[in-house]
Amino acid sequence: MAFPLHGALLCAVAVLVVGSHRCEGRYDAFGKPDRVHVGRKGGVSEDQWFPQKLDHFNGADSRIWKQRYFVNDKFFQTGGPVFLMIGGEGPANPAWMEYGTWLTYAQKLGALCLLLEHRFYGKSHPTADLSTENLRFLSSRQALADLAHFRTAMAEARGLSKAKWVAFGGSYPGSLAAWFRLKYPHLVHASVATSAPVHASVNFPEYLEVVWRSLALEDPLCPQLVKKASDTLLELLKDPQTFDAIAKDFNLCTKLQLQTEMDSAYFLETLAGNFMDVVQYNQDNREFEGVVGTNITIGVLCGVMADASLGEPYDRYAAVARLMMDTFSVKCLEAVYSDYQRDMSNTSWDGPAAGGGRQWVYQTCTEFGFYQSTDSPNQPFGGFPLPYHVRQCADFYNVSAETLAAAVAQTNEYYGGYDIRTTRIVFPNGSIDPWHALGITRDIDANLPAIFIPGTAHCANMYPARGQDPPQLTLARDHILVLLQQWLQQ
Ligand SMILES: *[C@@H]1O[C@H](CO)[C@@H](O)[C@H](O)[C@H]1NC(C)=O
Ligand SMILES: *[C@@H]1O[C@H](CO)[C@@H](O)[C@H](O)[C@H]1NC(C)=O
Ligand SMILES: *[C@@H]1O[C@H](CO)[C@@H](O)[C@H](O)[C@H]1NC(C)=O
Ligand SMILES: CC(=O)N[C@H]1CO[C@H](CO)[C@@H](O)[C@@H]1O
Repeated sequence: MAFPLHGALLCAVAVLVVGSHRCEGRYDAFGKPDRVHVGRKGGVSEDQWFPQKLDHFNGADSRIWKQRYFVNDKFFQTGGPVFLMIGGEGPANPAWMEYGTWLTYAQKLGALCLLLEHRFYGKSHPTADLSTENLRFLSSRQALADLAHFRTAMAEARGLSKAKWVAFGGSYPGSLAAWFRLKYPHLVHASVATSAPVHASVNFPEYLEVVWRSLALEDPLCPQLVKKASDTLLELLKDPQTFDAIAKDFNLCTKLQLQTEMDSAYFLETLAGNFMDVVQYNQDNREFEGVVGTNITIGVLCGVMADASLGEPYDRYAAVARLMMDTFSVKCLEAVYSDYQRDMSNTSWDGPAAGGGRQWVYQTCTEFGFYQSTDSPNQPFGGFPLPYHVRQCADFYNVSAETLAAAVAQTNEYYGGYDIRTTRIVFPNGSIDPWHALGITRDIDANLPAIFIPGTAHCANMYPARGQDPPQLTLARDHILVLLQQWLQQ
Protein backbone atom coordinates (compact mmCIF):
# COMPACT_ATOMS: atom_id res chain seq x y z
CA MET A 1 0.00 0.00 0.00
CA ALA A 2 3.01 2.19 0.18
CA PHE A 3 2.69 1.62 -3.52
CA PRO A 4 -0.62 2.91 -4.70
CA LEU A 5 -0.85 1.82 -8.28
CA HIS A 6 -4.45 0.95 -7.77
CA GLY A 7 -6.14 -0.79 -10.54
CA ALA A 8 -2.82 -1.07 -12.31
CA LEU A 9 -3.24 -3.60 -15.01
CA LEU A 10 -1.25 -6.13 -13.17
CA CYS A 11 -2.44 -9.58 -13.58
CA ALA A 12 -1.03 -12.80 -14.59
CA VAL A 13 2.61 -13.39 -15.12
CA ALA A 14 3.93 -10.26 -13.52
CA VAL A 15 4.09 -9.39 -9.85
CA LEU A 16 4.51 -5.82 -8.79
CA VAL A 17 7.04 -5.55 -6.01
CA VAL A 18 8.87 -2.65 -4.51
CA GLY A 19 12.52 -2.53 -5.45
CA SER A 20 14.26 -4.88 -7.80
CA HIS A 21 17.57 -6.46 -8.55
CA ARG A 22 20.40 -5.35 -10.67
CA CYS A 23 21.46 -7.67 -13.40
CA GLU A 24 24.75 -8.09 -15.09
CA GLY A 25 25.49 -8.01 -18.74
CA ARG A 26 23.89 -4.89 -20.08
CA TYR A 27 25.30 -3.60 -23.33
CA ASP A 28 27.12 -6.84 -24.00
CA ALA A 29 28.45 -7.44 -27.47
CA PHE A 30 26.00 -8.80 -29.97
CA GLY A 31 25.74 -12.54 -29.68
CA LYS A 32 23.72 -15.59 -30.45
CA PRO A 33 20.84 -16.48 -28.18
CA ASP A 34 22.11 -18.02 -24.99
CA ARG A 35 22.57 -21.71 -25.33
CA VAL A 36 19.23 -23.22 -24.62
CA HIS A 37 19.02 -25.42 -21.57
CA VAL A 38 17.36 -28.70 -22.11
CA GLY A 39 15.94 -28.02 -18.70
CA ARG A 40 16.37 -29.45 -15.27
CA LYS A 41 14.42 -32.40 -13.99
CA GLY A 42 11.00 -30.76 -14.09
CA GLY A 43 11.67 -29.33 -17.54
CA VAL A 44 11.56 -25.78 -16.13
CA SER A 45 14.58 -23.60 -16.68
CA GLU A 46 16.34 -21.08 -14.48
CA ASP A 47 16.65 -17.47 -15.56
CA GLN A 48 17.95 -17.37 -19.12
CA TRP A 49 19.17 -14.36 -21.04
CA PHE A 50 18.57 -13.24 -24.57
CA PRO A 51 20.57 -10.50 -26.33
CA GLN A 52 18.15 -7.87 -27.51
CA LYS A 53 18.49 -4.56 -29.34
CA LEU A 54 17.97 -1.42 -27.31
CA ASP A 55 16.23 0.41 -30.15
CA HIS A 56 14.52 -1.70 -32.79
CA PHE A 57 13.57 1.34 -34.80
CA ASN A 58 17.02 2.74 -35.39
CA GLY A 59 19.21 0.60 -37.59
CA ALA A 60 22.23 2.78 -36.77
CA ASP A 61 21.98 2.05 -33.03
CA SER A 62 23.59 -1.30 -32.33
CA ARG A 63 23.47 -1.22 -28.54
CA ILE A 64 22.15 -4.42 -26.99
CA TRP A 65 21.13 -5.67 -23.55
CA LYS A 66 20.05 -8.97 -22.02
CA GLN A 67 16.40 -9.86 -21.66
CA ARG A 68 15.28 -12.52 -19.20
CA TYR A 69 13.19 -15.49 -20.24
CA PHE A 70 12.08 -18.90 -18.97
CA VAL A 71 11.54 -22.25 -20.66
CA ASN A 72 9.39 -25.27 -19.83
CA ASP A 73 9.89 -28.11 -22.28
CA LYS A 74 8.25 -30.78 -20.13
CA PHE A 75 5.22 -31.11 -22.40
CA PHE A 76 6.85 -30.51 -25.74
CA GLN A 77 6.37 -33.11 -28.43
CA THR A 78 8.16 -32.96 -31.76
CA GLY A 79 5.96 -31.14 -34.22
CA GLY A 80 4.01 -29.46 -31.43
CA PRO A 81 3.29 -25.74 -31.17
CA VAL A 82 5.21 -23.13 -29.17
CA PHE A 83 3.39 -21.15 -26.51
CA LEU A 84 4.83 -17.75 -25.75
CA MET A 85 3.61 -16.12 -22.53
CA ILE A 86 4.16 -12.38 -22.62
CA GLY A 87 5.50 -10.65 -19.51
CA GLY A 88 3.97 -7.39 -18.35
CA GLU A 89 4.46 -4.42 -16.10
CA GLY A 90 6.28 -6.12 -13.24
CA PRO A 91 8.89 -8.83 -12.74
CA ALA A 92 8.04 -12.00 -14.67
CA ASN A 93 7.08 -14.65 -12.16
CA PRO A 94 8.56 -18.10 -12.88
CA ALA A 95 5.65 -19.64 -10.93
CA TRP A 96 3.81 -19.38 -14.26
CA MET A 97 6.19 -21.96 -15.67
CA GLU A 98 4.73 -24.49 -13.24
CA TYR A 99 1.12 -23.40 -12.73
CA GLY A 100 -1.64 -21.88 -14.78
CA THR A 101 -4.20 -22.93 -17.32
CA TRP A 102 -1.87 -22.39 -20.27
CA LEU A 103 0.19 -25.37 -19.06
CA THR A 104 -2.82 -27.66 -19.11
CA TYR A 105 -3.29 -26.60 -22.76
CA ALA A 106 0.42 -27.20 -23.36
CA GLN A 107 0.12 -30.69 -21.90
CA LYS A 108 -2.84 -31.53 -24.12
CA LEU A 109 -1.29 -30.02 -27.26
CA GLY A 110 2.36 -30.98 -26.75
CA ALA A 111 3.58 -27.40 -26.65
CA LEU A 112 6.92 -25.89 -25.72
CA CYS A 113 6.36 -23.07 -23.19
CA LEU A 114 8.35 -19.85 -23.11
CA LEU A 115 7.91 -16.72 -20.99
CA LEU A 116 9.66 -13.49 -21.98
CA GLU A 117 9.98 -10.73 -19.41
CA HIS A 118 8.96 -7.26 -20.63
CA ARG A 119 11.78 -4.76 -21.15
CA PHE A 120 12.36 -2.40 -18.20
CA TYR A 121 10.61 -4.69 -15.70
CA GLY A 122 11.98 -7.27 -13.30
CA LYS A 123 15.53 -8.15 -14.20
CA SER A 124 15.28 -7.03 -17.82
CA HIS A 125 17.18 -3.75 -17.70
CA PRO A 126 17.95 -2.25 -21.11
CA THR A 127 19.54 0.90 -19.72
CA ALA A 128 21.77 1.95 -16.83
CA ASP A 129 18.89 3.61 -14.98
CA LEU A 130 15.26 4.75 -15.26
CA SER A 131 15.91 8.34 -16.23
CA THR A 132 13.22 9.90 -18.39
CA GLU A 133 15.84 10.09 -21.14
CA ASN A 134 16.28 6.29 -20.98
CA LEU A 135 12.57 5.52 -20.61
CA ARG A 136 12.05 6.63 -24.20
CA PHE A 137 13.07 3.07 -25.08
CA LEU A 138 10.12 1.76 -23.06
CA SER A 139 7.02 1.31 -25.21
CA SER A 140 4.63 -1.40 -26.33
CA ARG A 141 6.10 -1.08 -29.84
CA GLN A 142 9.61 -1.80 -28.64
CA ALA A 143 8.19 -4.66 -26.52
CA LEU A 144 6.49 -6.18 -29.57
CA ALA A 145 9.69 -5.89 -31.56
CA ASP A 146 11.47 -7.67 -28.67
CA LEU A 147 8.90 -10.47 -28.94
CA ALA A 148 9.33 -10.66 -32.69
CA HIS A 149 13.11 -10.90 -32.53
CA PHE A 150 12.96 -13.40 -29.66
CA ARG A 151 10.50 -15.51 -31.63
CA THR A 152 12.67 -15.49 -34.75
CA ALA A 153 15.94 -16.24 -32.97
CA MET A 154 14.45 -18.96 -30.74
CA ALA A 155 12.79 -20.66 -33.69
CA GLU A 156 16.14 -20.71 -35.45
CA ALA A 157 18.13 -21.88 -32.42
CA ARG A 158 15.68 -24.68 -31.59
CA GLY A 159 14.69 -25.68 -35.12
CA LEU A 160 11.12 -24.46 -34.57
CA SER A 161 10.63 -22.28 -37.61
CA LYS A 162 7.86 -24.54 -38.90
CA ALA A 163 6.12 -24.78 -35.53
CA LYS A 164 2.98 -22.74 -34.92
CA TRP A 165 3.46 -20.08 -32.27
CA VAL A 166 0.65 -19.02 -29.95
CA ALA A 167 0.90 -15.88 -27.80
CA PHE A 168 -0.69 -15.66 -24.34
CA GLY A 169 -1.11 -12.68 -22.07
CA GLY A 170 -3.45 -11.21 -19.49
CA SER A 171 -4.20 -7.56 -18.93
CA TYR A 172 -1.64 -5.27 -20.62
CA PRO A 173 0.21 -8.36 -21.89
CA GLY A 174 -3.20 -9.50 -23.18
CA SER A 175 -3.23 -6.41 -25.37
CA LEU A 176 0.34 -7.20 -26.40
CA ALA A 177 -0.74 -10.75 -27.33
CA ALA A 178 -3.46 -9.32 -29.59
CA TRP A 179 -1.17 -6.69 -31.08
CA PHE A 180 1.62 -9.21 -31.63
CA ARG A 181 -0.74 -11.21 -33.84
CA LEU A 182 -1.95 -7.99 -35.50
CA LYS A 183 1.46 -6.54 -36.31
CA TYR A 184 3.47 -9.75 -36.84
CA PRO A 185 0.96 -12.23 -38.32
CA HIS A 186 3.80 -14.10 -40.06
CA LEU A 187 5.40 -14.86 -36.67
CA VAL A 188 2.44 -15.75 -34.47
CA HIS A 189 -0.38 -18.05 -35.52
CA ALA A 190 -2.97 -17.27 -32.83
CA SER A 191 -3.35 -15.36 -29.56
CA VAL A 192 -5.24 -15.69 -26.29
CA ALA A 193 -5.71 -12.09 -25.16
CA THR A 194 -7.24 -12.29 -21.68
CA SER A 195 -8.80 -9.20 -20.04
CA ALA A 196 -7.03 -7.07 -22.62
CA PRO A 197 -7.72 -3.32 -22.71
CA VAL A 198 -7.14 -2.77 -26.43
CA HIS A 199 -8.61 0.72 -26.50
CA ALA A 200 -6.37 3.44 -25.05
CA SER A 201 -8.13 6.33 -23.33
CA VAL A 202 -6.78 9.23 -21.27
CA ASN A 203 -9.77 9.22 -18.98
CA PHE A 204 -11.17 5.91 -17.75
CA PRO A 205 -14.06 6.80 -15.40
CA GLU A 206 -15.83 3.54 -16.34
CA TYR A 207 -13.41 1.66 -14.11
CA LEU A 208 -15.03 2.96 -10.93
CA GLU A 209 -18.49 2.47 -12.41
CA VAL A 210 -17.74 -1.25 -12.69
CA VAL A 211 -16.47 -1.15 -9.09
CA TRP A 212 -19.89 0.22 -8.07
CA ARG A 213 -21.73 -2.51 -9.97
CA SER A 214 -19.46 -5.26 -8.68
CA LEU A 215 -19.97 -4.17 -5.07
CA ALA A 216 -23.72 -3.94 -5.70
CA LEU A 217 -23.80 -7.53 -6.95
CA GLU A 218 -22.60 -8.58 -3.50
CA ASP A 219 -25.02 -6.32 -1.64
CA PRO A 220 -27.00 -3.48 -3.23
CA LEU A 221 -26.42 -1.36 -0.13
CA CYS A 222 -22.65 -1.83 -0.17
CA PRO A 223 -21.66 0.81 -2.76
CA GLN A 224 -24.11 3.26 -1.22
CA LEU A 225 -22.46 2.82 2.18
CA VAL A 226 -19.05 3.32 0.56
CA LYS A 227 -20.33 6.47 -1.11
CA LYS A 228 -21.73 7.75 2.16
CA ALA A 229 -18.39 7.18 3.89
CA SER A 230 -16.46 8.79 1.06
CA ASP A 231 -18.78 11.82 1.06
CA THR A 232 -18.36 12.22 4.81
CA LEU A 233 -14.59 12.07 4.47
CA LEU A 234 -14.61 14.67 1.68
CA GLU A 235 -16.67 16.94 3.92
CA LEU A 236 -14.32 16.45 6.90
CA LEU A 237 -11.31 17.27 4.74
CA LYS A 238 -12.66 20.79 4.31
CA ASP A 239 -12.00 21.46 7.99
CA PRO A 240 -8.34 21.28 9.13
CA GLN A 241 -9.50 20.83 12.73
CA THR A 242 -10.59 17.31 11.86
CA PHE A 243 -7.19 16.31 10.47
CA ASP A 244 -5.77 14.84 13.67
CA ALA A 245 -8.81 12.63 14.12
CA ILE A 246 -8.65 11.51 10.49
CA ALA A 247 -4.95 10.68 10.82
CA LYS A 248 -5.80 8.50 13.80
CA ASP A 249 -8.83 6.81 12.20
CA PHE A 250 -6.83 5.80 9.12
CA ASN A 251 -3.62 5.11 10.98
CA LEU A 252 -1.54 7.56 8.94
CA CYS A 253 2.25 7.57 9.36
CA THR A 254 2.41 11.34 9.59
CA LYS A 255 0.11 14.23 10.34
CA LEU A 256 -2.37 14.90 7.56
CA GLN A 257 -1.16 17.92 5.60
CA LEU A 258 -3.20 19.01 2.65
CA GLN A 259 -1.45 21.87 0.92
CA THR A 260 -2.56 21.17 -2.60
CA GLU A 261 -5.32 19.36 -4.43
CA MET A 262 -2.73 16.70 -5.24
CA ASP A 263 -2.31 15.96 -1.52
CA SER A 264 -6.00 15.33 -0.87
CA ALA A 265 -6.47 13.48 -4.17
CA TYR A 266 -3.57 11.18 -3.37
CA PHE A 267 -4.93 10.43 0.10
CA LEU A 268 -8.44 9.74 -1.21
CA GLU A 269 -7.18 7.58 -4.05
CA THR A 270 -5.08 5.53 -1.65
CA LEU A 271 -8.17 4.73 0.42
CA ALA A 272 -10.36 4.00 -2.60
CA GLY A 273 -7.58 1.72 -3.81
CA ASN A 274 -8.52 -0.81 -1.14
CA PHE A 275 -11.81 -1.40 -2.92
CA MET A 276 -10.42 -1.13 -6.44
CA ASP A 277 -7.79 -3.80 -5.89
CA VAL A 278 -10.14 -6.21 -4.15
CA VAL A 279 -12.75 -5.89 -6.90
CA GLN A 280 -10.19 -6.30 -9.68
CA TYR A 281 -8.85 -9.54 -8.26
CA ASN A 282 -11.92 -10.85 -6.43
CA GLN A 283 -11.54 -14.58 -5.72
CA ASP A 284 -8.91 -15.07 -8.39
CA ASN A 285 -6.82 -18.14 -7.60
CA ARG A 286 -3.54 -16.25 -7.26
CA GLU A 287 -2.02 -17.90 -4.21
CA PHE A 288 0.49 -19.89 -6.23
CA GLU A 289 2.08 -16.60 -7.26
CA GLY A 290 2.83 -15.88 -3.61
CA VAL A 291 0.12 -13.21 -3.43
CA VAL A 292 -1.10 -12.55 0.12
CA GLY A 293 -4.52 -11.30 1.14
CA THR A 294 -6.44 -13.35 -1.42
CA ASN A 295 -9.00 -14.10 1.30
CA ILE A 296 -10.02 -10.43 1.33
CA THR A 297 -12.93 -10.53 -1.10
CA ILE A 298 -15.73 -8.16 -2.08
CA GLY A 299 -17.84 -10.11 0.42
CA VAL A 300 -15.38 -9.38 3.24
CA LEU A 301 -15.24 -5.63 2.47
CA CYS A 302 -19.00 -5.34 2.09
CA GLY A 303 -19.35 -7.27 5.36
CA VAL A 304 -17.29 -4.62 7.14
CA MET A 305 -19.26 -1.82 5.44
CA ALA A 306 -22.53 -3.39 6.65
CA ASP A 307 -21.36 -3.87 10.24
CA ALA A 308 -23.23 -1.22 12.23
CA SER A 309 -21.40 -2.21 15.41
CA LEU A 310 -18.34 -0.43 13.99
CA GLY A 311 -20.14 2.92 13.92
CA GLU A 312 -21.08 5.17 11.02
CA PRO A 313 -20.21 4.28 7.39
CA TYR A 314 -17.17 6.56 7.76
CA ASP A 315 -15.90 4.46 10.70
CA ARG A 316 -16.47 1.25 8.73
CA TYR A 317 -14.52 2.72 5.81
CA ALA A 318 -11.65 3.39 8.23
CA ALA A 319 -11.98 -0.18 9.50
CA VAL A 320 -11.57 -1.45 5.92
CA ALA A 321 -8.37 0.59 5.60
CA ARG A 322 -7.02 -0.87 8.86
CA LEU A 323 -8.01 -4.40 7.82
CA MET A 324 -6.02 -3.98 4.60
CA MET A 325 -3.01 -2.66 6.53
CA ASP A 326 -3.16 -5.66 8.88
CA THR A 327 -3.49 -8.06 5.97
CA PHE A 328 -0.50 -6.67 4.12
CA SER A 329 1.53 -6.07 7.30
CA VAL A 330 1.69 -2.34 6.70
CA LYS A 331 2.43 -0.55 9.97
CA CYS A 332 0.90 2.77 9.03
CA LEU A 333 -0.51 4.41 5.93
CA GLU A 334 1.75 6.65 3.89
CA ALA A 335 -0.42 9.06 1.99
CA VAL A 336 1.71 12.13 1.29
CA TYR A 337 1.83 13.13 -2.36
CA SER A 338 5.27 14.75 -2.14
CA ASP A 339 6.72 11.47 -0.83
CA TYR A 340 5.06 9.61 -3.67
CA GLN A 341 6.42 12.11 -6.16
CA ARG A 342 9.91 11.71 -4.71
CA ASP A 343 9.69 7.91 -4.95
CA MET A 344 8.26 7.95 -8.46
CA SER A 345 10.98 10.34 -9.62
CA ASN A 346 13.82 8.16 -8.36
CA THR A 347 15.64 6.86 -11.43
CA SER A 348 17.73 4.14 -9.75
CA TRP A 349 17.14 0.45 -10.46
CA ASP A 350 17.26 0.11 -6.67
CA GLY A 351 14.76 2.90 -6.20
CA PRO A 352 11.42 2.59 -4.38
CA ALA A 353 9.31 2.54 -7.56
CA ALA A 354 11.65 0.50 -9.78
CA GLY A 355 9.56 -2.64 -9.19
CA GLY A 356 7.35 -1.31 -11.96
CA GLY A 357 5.58 1.83 -10.74
CA ARG A 358 7.83 4.36 -12.38
CA GLN A 359 7.90 2.39 -15.61
CA TRP A 360 4.19 1.64 -15.84
CA VAL A 361 3.05 5.18 -15.07
CA TYR A 362 5.49 6.33 -17.77
CA GLN A 363 3.72 4.01 -20.22
CA THR A 364 0.35 5.44 -19.19
CA CYS A 365 1.69 8.97 -19.75
CA THR A 366 3.16 8.20 -23.17
CA GLU A 367 0.84 5.52 -24.60
CA PHE A 368 -2.34 4.57 -22.81
CA GLY A 369 -3.77 6.98 -20.22
CA PHE A 370 -6.20 4.57 -18.45
CA TYR A 371 -6.70 7.04 -15.60
CA GLN A 372 -9.27 5.77 -13.16
CA SER A 373 -10.78 9.12 -12.29
CA THR A 374 -13.79 9.94 -10.13
CA ASP A 375 -15.34 11.89 -13.00
CA SER A 376 -18.47 9.74 -13.34
CA PRO A 377 -21.47 10.35 -11.06
CA ASN A 378 -22.23 6.61 -11.09
CA GLN A 379 -19.45 5.51 -8.78
CA PRO A 380 -18.86 5.66 -5.04
CA PHE A 381 -15.70 7.75 -4.61
CA GLY A 382 -14.74 11.40 -4.87
CA GLY A 383 -11.74 13.67 -5.02
CA PHE A 384 -9.35 12.24 -7.59
CA PRO A 385 -10.47 13.69 -10.92
CA LEU A 386 -8.64 13.45 -14.23
CA PRO A 387 -6.38 16.51 -13.74
CA TYR A 388 -4.84 14.83 -10.68
CA HIS A 389 -3.69 11.91 -12.84
CA VAL A 390 -2.57 14.01 -15.78
CA ARG A 391 -0.55 16.26 -13.52
CA GLN A 392 1.55 13.27 -12.46
CA CYS A 393 2.85 12.95 -16.04
CA ALA A 394 4.28 16.44 -15.76
CA ASP A 395 5.53 15.90 -12.20
CA PHE A 396 7.33 12.61 -12.89
CA TYR A 397 8.35 12.82 -16.57
CA ASN A 398 7.74 16.38 -17.78
CA VAL A 399 4.98 15.13 -20.12
CA SER A 400 2.29 17.73 -20.72
CA ALA A 401 -1.46 17.13 -20.99
CA GLU A 402 -1.33 17.90 -24.73
CA THR A 403 1.52 15.48 -25.34
CA LEU A 404 -0.34 12.78 -23.41
CA ALA A 405 -3.57 13.29 -25.36
CA ALA A 406 -1.72 13.12 -28.69
CA ALA A 407 0.18 10.00 -27.63
CA VAL A 408 -2.99 8.16 -26.61
CA ALA A 409 -4.70 9.08 -29.89
CA GLN A 410 -1.68 7.77 -31.76
CA THR A 411 -1.79 4.48 -29.86
CA ASN A 412 -5.33 3.87 -31.10
CA GLU A 413 -4.36 4.96 -34.60
CA TYR A 414 -1.45 2.51 -34.57
CA TYR A 415 -3.26 -0.56 -33.16
CA GLY A 416 -6.85 0.20 -34.15
CA GLY A 417 -8.39 0.25 -30.67
CA TYR A 418 -11.63 -1.75 -30.62
CA ASP A 419 -11.48 -2.02 -34.40
CA ILE A 420 -8.73 -4.62 -34.50
CA ARG A 421 -8.45 -6.36 -37.89
CA THR A 422 -6.84 -9.75 -38.02
CA THR A 423 -7.81 -13.36 -37.25
CA ARG A 424 -7.36 -16.05 -34.61
CA ILE A 425 -7.44 -14.03 -31.41
CA VAL A 426 -9.74 -14.97 -28.55
CA PHE A 427 -10.69 -12.28 -26.02
CA PRO A 428 -11.90 -13.73 -22.70
CA ASN A 429 -13.46 -11.13 -20.36
CA GLY A 430 -14.80 -11.27 -16.79
CA SER A 431 -17.97 -9.35 -15.99
CA ILE A 432 -16.82 -7.96 -12.65
CA ASP A 433 -13.34 -7.01 -13.88
CA PRO A 434 -13.29 -3.21 -14.25
CA TRP A 435 -10.93 -3.50 -17.21
CA HIS A 436 -13.50 -5.19 -19.44
CA ALA A 437 -14.81 -1.71 -20.21
CA LEU A 438 -11.82 -1.16 -22.53
CA GLY A 439 -11.77 -4.69 -23.90
CA ILE A 440 -13.35 -6.66 -26.71
CA THR A 441 -16.54 -7.99 -25.14
CA ARG A 442 -18.47 -9.08 -28.22
CA ASP A 443 -17.37 -11.34 -31.04
CA ILE A 444 -15.92 -9.18 -33.81
CA ASP A 445 -16.35 -12.11 -36.18
CA ALA A 446 -15.97 -15.90 -36.09
CA ASN A 447 -12.20 -15.54 -36.19
CA LEU A 448 -12.06 -12.94 -33.41
CA PRO A 449 -14.36 -14.35 -30.73
CA ALA A 450 -14.96 -12.92 -27.26
CA ILE A 451 -15.61 -15.24 -24.33
CA PHE A 452 -17.73 -13.76 -21.60
CA ILE A 453 -17.28 -15.17 -18.11
CA PRO A 454 -20.09 -13.94 -15.86
CA GLY A 455 -19.08 -13.22 -12.30
CA THR A 456 -15.31 -13.49 -12.65
CA ALA A 457 -12.57 -10.92 -12.15
CA HIS A 458 -9.36 -9.89 -13.90
CA CYS A 459 -7.72 -12.74 -15.81
CA ALA A 460 -9.58 -15.46 -13.88
CA ASN A 461 -9.33 -17.96 -16.76
CA MET A 462 -5.52 -17.91 -16.68
CA TYR A 463 -5.15 -19.03 -13.09
CA PRO A 464 -4.98 -22.70 -12.12
CA ALA A 465 -8.33 -24.46 -12.00
CA ARG A 466 -9.72 -25.47 -8.63
CA GLY A 467 -12.77 -27.30 -7.29
CA GLN A 468 -14.84 -24.26 -6.33
CA ASP A 469 -14.51 -22.56 -9.73
CA PRO A 470 -17.92 -21.55 -11.12
CA PRO A 471 -19.04 -23.74 -14.06
CA GLN A 472 -18.90 -20.81 -16.50
CA LEU A 473 -15.19 -20.37 -15.73
CA THR A 474 -14.52 -24.05 -16.42
CA LEU A 475 -16.53 -23.76 -19.65
CA ALA A 476 -14.52 -20.72 -20.70
CA ARG A 477 -11.25 -22.58 -20.17
CA ASP A 478 -12.56 -25.52 -22.23
CA HIS A 479 -13.79 -23.19 -24.95
CA ILE A 480 -10.31 -21.66 -25.31
CA LEU A 481 -8.80 -25.14 -25.64
CA VAL A 482 -11.27 -26.04 -28.39
CA LEU A 483 -10.42 -22.84 -30.27
CA LEU A 484 -6.69 -23.57 -29.97
CA GLN A 485 -7.24 -27.10 -31.26
CA GLN A 486 -9.17 -25.75 -34.25
CA TRP A 487 -6.73 -22.98 -35.02
CA LEU A 488 -3.69 -25.22 -34.80
CA GLN A 489 -5.27 -27.36 -37.56
CA GLN A 490 -5.48 -24.32 -39.85
C1 LIG B 1 -6.96 -13.92 5.85
O1 LIG B 1 -5.93 -14.88 6.06
C2 LIG B 1 -4.97 -14.47 7.03
C3 LIG B 1 -3.82 -15.46 6.99
O2 LIG B 1 -4.29 -16.77 6.88
C4 LIG B 1 -5.64 -14.38 8.38
O3 LIG B 1 -4.71 -13.97 9.36
C5 LIG B 1 -6.75 -13.35 8.30
O4 LIG B 1 -7.47 -13.29 9.50
C6 LIG B 1 -7.72 -13.68 7.17
N1 LIG B 1 -8.65 -12.58 7.01
C7 LIG B 1 -9.93 -12.72 6.77
C8 LIG B 1 -10.75 -11.48 6.68
O5 LIG B 1 -10.46 -13.81 6.62
C1 LIG C 1 16.80 6.48 -4.95
O1 LIG C 1 16.59 5.28 -4.24
C2 LIG C 1 17.79 4.71 -3.76
C3 LIG C 1 17.43 3.35 -3.14
O2 LIG C 1 16.36 3.47 -2.25
C4 LIG C 1 18.43 5.65 -2.75
O3 LIG C 1 19.62 5.09 -2.24
C5 LIG C 1 18.71 6.97 -3.44
O4 LIG C 1 19.22 7.89 -2.49
C6 LIG C 1 17.47 7.53 -4.07
N1 LIG C 1 17.81 8.68 -4.89
C7 LIG C 1 17.27 9.86 -4.70
C8 LIG C 1 17.73 10.95 -5.61
O5 LIG C 1 16.43 10.07 -3.84
C1 LIG D 1 10.07 19.95 -20.10
O1 LIG D 1 9.49 19.96 -21.39
C2 LIG D 1 9.52 21.23 -22.02
C3 LIG D 1 8.70 21.14 -23.29
O2 LIG D 1 9.04 20.02 -24.04
C4 LIG D 1 10.98 21.65 -22.24
O3 LIG D 1 11.05 22.91 -22.86
C5 LIG D 1 11.68 21.70 -20.89
O4 LIG D 1 13.04 21.99 -21.06
C6 LIG D 1 11.53 20.38 -20.14
N1 LIG D 1 12.02 20.50 -18.79
C7 LIG D 1 12.86 19.64 -18.26
C8 LIG D 1 13.25 19.89 -16.84
O5 LIG D 1 13.30 18.69 -18.87
C1 LIG E 1 -19.24 -7.52 -19.03
C2 LIG E 1 -19.06 -7.67 -20.49
O1 LIG E 1 -18.78 -6.74 -21.17
N1 LIG E 1 -19.20 -8.88 -20.94
C3 LIG E 1 -19.16 -9.20 -22.33
C4 LIG E 1 -18.04 -10.22 -22.59
O2 LIG E 1 -18.16 -10.79 -23.88
C5 LIG E 1 -19.46 -11.29 -24.24
C6 LIG E 1 -19.35 -11.89 -25.61
O3 LIG E 1 -19.00 -13.22 -25.47
C7 LIG E 1 -20.52 -10.22 -24.16
O4 LIG E 1 -21.80 -10.76 -24.48
C8 LIG E 1 -20.54 -9.66 -22.76
O5 LIG E 1 -21.45 -8.58 -22.67
